[in-house]
Amino acid sequence: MTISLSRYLVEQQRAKGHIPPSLRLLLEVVARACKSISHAVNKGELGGVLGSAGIENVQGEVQKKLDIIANEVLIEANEWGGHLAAMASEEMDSIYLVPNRYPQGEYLLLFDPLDGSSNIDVNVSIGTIFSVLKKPEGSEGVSEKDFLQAGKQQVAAGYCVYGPQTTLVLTVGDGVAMFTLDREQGSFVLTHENVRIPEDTKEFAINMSNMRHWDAPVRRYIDECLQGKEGPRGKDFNMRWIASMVADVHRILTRGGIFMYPWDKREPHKPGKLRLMYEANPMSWLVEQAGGAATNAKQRILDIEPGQLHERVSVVLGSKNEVERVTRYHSEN
Ligand code: P6P
Repeated sequence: MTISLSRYLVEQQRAKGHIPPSLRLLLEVVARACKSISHAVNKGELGGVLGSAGIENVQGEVQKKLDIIANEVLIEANEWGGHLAAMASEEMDSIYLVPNRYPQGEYLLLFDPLDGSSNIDVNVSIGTIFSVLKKPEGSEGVSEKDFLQAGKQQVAAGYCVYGPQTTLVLTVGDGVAMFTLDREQGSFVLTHENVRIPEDTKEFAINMSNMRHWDAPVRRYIDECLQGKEGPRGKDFNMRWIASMVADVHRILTRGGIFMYPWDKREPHKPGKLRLMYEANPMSWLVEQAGGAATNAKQRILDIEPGQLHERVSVVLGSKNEVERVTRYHSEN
């Protein structure tokens, strides 16, 4: 007997009291939007959706056509339901208020509509990352500062990876569940529950081309991995780098590993490349809910109090013992 996403969410609402009906509706709507995005991504060249849109986003990155399509799909799917007060996206400079013609809800939805854009045109896995916060009590209306909450305040987080399968991965604070899209039925079916990340690993993910720019503790950690059996780690390591955080994190949730996008000397004023609010925070909660760890090499990512909506952060996440080792090397430095 298969369990659909809808049934899983009803159970989370009814049996475990983990989520209220309005959050269940929000997650159903986000999942439906991900199905639409998957459909557009899968068309590729045939849908005329590849290539650049020729405009830059707030990150100073040239937007792909699919970045804009995915962003519009998520906005249009979520604005009318009455469950949201506002949305924030990697692709939009400022927050998006739910139009007055629709009822306002108590949730804030943040997303990177299509992460890994550099992979879109070369047919490598990409994904949508989303995070849900509650609008602070009592605040009249909604503004950007309502979004500036530490990651530990999230009430739901997840991603949808558009790869050989389209898989939605979700936590509402009761562990991590994975749902694979059944294209014949058009529904997400539960395929993994209570996902666990092994505490040790032999696989690291980092962009090695940046090696000369890394800080000493990162250099030490990777050098030891590269020394393999003959080195201080006493075992050989393998390396993966898909340059699509969703795909790299999905591999780690599925078989363990450590993912690192650390601070480096190329842009020393930036704490890292990845964004805190709609990349690092949702991924960190998923990883912790699966028994892993996530730090910025110094502190738990979910404890970081954000200062700006699009602020960046250094990311070290995955198998608990490896993350702790990297964090320890930084504290010893
Ligand atoms: P680099 C994709 O653009 C992204 O934001 C993450 O998904 C990915 O992990 C990282 O950047 C890749 O960065 O510098 O290796 O291209």
